[in-house]
Amino acid sequence: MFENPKEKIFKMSIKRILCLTLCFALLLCCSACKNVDTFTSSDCINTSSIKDNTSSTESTLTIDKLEKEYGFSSIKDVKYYCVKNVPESDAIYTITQIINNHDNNVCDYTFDVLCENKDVKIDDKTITIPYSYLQKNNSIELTVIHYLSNITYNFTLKLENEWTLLFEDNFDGTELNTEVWNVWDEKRDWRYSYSKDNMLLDSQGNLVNRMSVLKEPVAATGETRTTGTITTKDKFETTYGYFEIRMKPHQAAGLMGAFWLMCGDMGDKDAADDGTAVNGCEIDIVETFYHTKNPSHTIHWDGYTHTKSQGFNNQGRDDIFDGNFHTFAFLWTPEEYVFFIDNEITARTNEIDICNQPGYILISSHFNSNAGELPIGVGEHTDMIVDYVKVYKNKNY
Ligand SMILES: [Ca+2]
Ligand SMILES: [Ca+2]
Repeated sequence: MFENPKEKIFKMSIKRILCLTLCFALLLCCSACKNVDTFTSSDCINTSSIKDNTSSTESTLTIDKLEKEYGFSSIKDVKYYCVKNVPESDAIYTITQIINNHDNNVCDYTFDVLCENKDVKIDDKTITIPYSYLQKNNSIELTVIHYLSNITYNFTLKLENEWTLLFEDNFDGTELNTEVWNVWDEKRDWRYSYSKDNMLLDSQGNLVNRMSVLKEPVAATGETRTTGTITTKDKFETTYGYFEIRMKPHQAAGLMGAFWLMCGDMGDKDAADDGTAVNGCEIDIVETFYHTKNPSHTIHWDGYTHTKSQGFNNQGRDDIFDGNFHTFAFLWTPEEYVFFIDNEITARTNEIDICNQPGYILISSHFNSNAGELPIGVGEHTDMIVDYVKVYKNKNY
């Protein structure tokens, strides 16, 4: 069929207009779609989900890598042990275990311990926290870092430093405070006797525990050798805590000076022979033997008929008998017994049952035939000089 050229041009024009319109509509449509897409992709949820997926992928790779190379990918817990945290002193803790995410104990030598507080000293896994910090804080923030993988873990170490001074005698004044001390007098022991005259205050802030060899025997006991003992029985008794004495020990053989506790049923005539110190014991915080230069620690239990004992000797401590003051202390917790000389740990044990009964304090000196030859002659004496006794209570026990 023949077409009129004008008609053909008209039809083409219509087609072009239709086509252009369609294209324009499509463009609008695309534009609209694009706008919708743009909105969707900028939506917070989608964006974050994309980021999450990305980081999760990276994290999975890292965990896989760490697991493969080191056998773990994170640290779950740090275990530590209180080596020493006693009143008015720096505290020492040590890291004992680092637990990874597989509950395995990680070899601790591959770790370093870090602390932001520059006053805190860290020597390998041992952490020394200054007393100035302990006075103001009950915990400290630390970090362990596995130095091969750089895995770190921040943790809070709880400080056991909540001490309260419970008992104190500085022996000031001229008279012994008999509101807290009982003084043994005219009391006989094995070939010697106790006299109140052998427990004196020197008016310079010290207690003098004198051992004497008299020219004439004491009328009441018939003994020429006298010594002194004071106790806080029925006046001050406590369970657990930190007990400290500062003193100059006797510098003479044939005798010993002592700072000790009598706890629970130990002193009873019918003390149970039950094989345990839980119900009572004698704790010799220190007994000073000059002839072996031994400031020893001993625990006795089950009364004095069936006594069981365990001692901790420190022979060769000439420094303790140098005529200067030294401190002797005992930490009694529900978990262990710890002995100190001059603020250093000299013995600790949890193998003896921990006594849970209150005890009272004794300060005394005793002639002892196993302690070497007594050097003091008739009319002579030897003194143990005590500066103070202090007892602290810990808030946690
Ligand atoms: Ca017992
Ligand atoms: Ca004093």
